[in-house]
Amino acid sequence: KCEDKTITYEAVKAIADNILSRIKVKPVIGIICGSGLGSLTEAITNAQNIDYKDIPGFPVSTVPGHAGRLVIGMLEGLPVLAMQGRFHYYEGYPLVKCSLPVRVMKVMGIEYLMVTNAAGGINPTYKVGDIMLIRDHINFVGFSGNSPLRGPNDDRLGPRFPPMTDAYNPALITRALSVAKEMGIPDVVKVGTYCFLGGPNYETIAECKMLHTCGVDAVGMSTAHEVVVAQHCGLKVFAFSLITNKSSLDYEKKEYANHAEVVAVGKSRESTCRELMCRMIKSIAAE
Ligand code: R1P
Ligand code: CYT
Repeated sequence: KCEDKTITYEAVKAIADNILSRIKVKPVIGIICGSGLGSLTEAITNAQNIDYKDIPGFPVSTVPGHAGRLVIGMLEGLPVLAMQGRFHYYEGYPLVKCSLPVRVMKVMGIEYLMVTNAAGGINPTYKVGDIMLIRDHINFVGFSGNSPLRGPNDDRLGPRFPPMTDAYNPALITRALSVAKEMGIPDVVKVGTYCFLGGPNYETIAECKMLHTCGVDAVGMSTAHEVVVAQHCGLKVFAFSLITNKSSLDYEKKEYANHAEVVAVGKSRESTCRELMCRMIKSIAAE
């Protein structure tokens, strides 16, 4: 069964070498663009694009709002590799394949991973368009033992039992809060807990009520498996969710989430998200 198949270090390295042989810079920052947030890459200069379908062994994107290509170039003085399109479990890929690009980034020599996503706001104080810096996650899909780390461990990629404490780099969160002040948007930027559900159906009202009780602030169908792999292989992670709708906690106030709206909110907030990302990269460049 494909779920149980391990992706070997050699396979990861072959993909990393293939990409490196085709690009002019050696990226130090990896970026994963969430639904509707593909235009985060527009600030990248001297950009080279590589379609996922042209990378042997790479999965391909199947979700609208995820273009399915790498954009490699310079951002705020640093070489970056951005994924316009990520892989979700509901697309049919096993988690190890969904998060394969993160391992490829590591083997390419990347040190930082910047992750974005579109998410439903569970925290009742959140508004559509808010940006939640992710401090921690609840990996609901992982509760059943479904992990991208399942199977034999290759120590070249990371330890068998990685801790998840500080998987979301606390110093980068602190810095992002300063950046939000500089940008004049401290009220828009929150800090919270993201919950990964398998999807592709949106969360039910009862699920939202439960997640709220469990301390979840935003809910989506991605990110946690990528961050588990990033922490396993030692990448420094900064992640944020764009709140694209308010998840209903009340049968009297029903909400009907839909992907067109998710992508539209992403589009309407693209310049703010891009500026936050650019300023974070600038601060890393200044380190
Ligand atoms: C649902 O509208 C889609 O938006 C989010 C959910 O995970 C789901 O894929 O996308 P990203 O997490 O990729 O931003
Ligand atoms: N859920 C949601 N993604 C989700 O999974 N409400 C918005 C975006």
